[in-house]
Amino acid sequence: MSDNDTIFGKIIRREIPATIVYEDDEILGFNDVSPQAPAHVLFIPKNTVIPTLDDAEPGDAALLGRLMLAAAEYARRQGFHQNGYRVVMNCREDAGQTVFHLHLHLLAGAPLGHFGAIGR
Ligand code: DGP
Repeated sequence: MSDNDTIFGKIIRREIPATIVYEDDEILGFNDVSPQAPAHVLFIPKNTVIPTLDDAEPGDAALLGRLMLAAAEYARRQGFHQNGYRVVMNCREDAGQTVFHLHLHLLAGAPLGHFGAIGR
C-alpha cells in the first residue's frame, strides 16, 4: 500500500466491493457509486497511482491513452457509441475532484445536455 492509497486502491485489491465492468492488464472499470447518467463508469490505472492529471508526466502518455481507449471499447461493447457518450476527467478543487487516484468518467445512456456549467 502506498502513501497515496485511496478508496480506489481498496477496489483494485478487492478489499471493498464494486461492480467491475471492465478489466485488462492495466485498467479497471467499475460503476460509479453515485451515477450521474444511466451508465456511469470510472476507468482507473491499476498498477500506479497518479493523484491528478496535473501530476501526469510524459512517461504516462501511453497509460492516459489506454484509459481513453478502454472507455471507448467499453462504450462500443455496450452500444453507447451509436448515440454517443461523454468522458470527463476532473482535476482538483474547481473541477470537484474527490478521489486522488486519477480516473476517467464515462457517462452514457441518455442525452447529457450542454456541457460547461459554471458554479456549484
Ligand atoms: P471525482 O469527483 O472526479 O473525483 O469522482 C470520484 C467519483 O468516485 C465520484 O463520482 C463518486 C465515486 N466514488 C467515490 N467513492 C466510491 C466508492 O467507494 N465506490 C465507487 N464505485 N465509486 C466511488
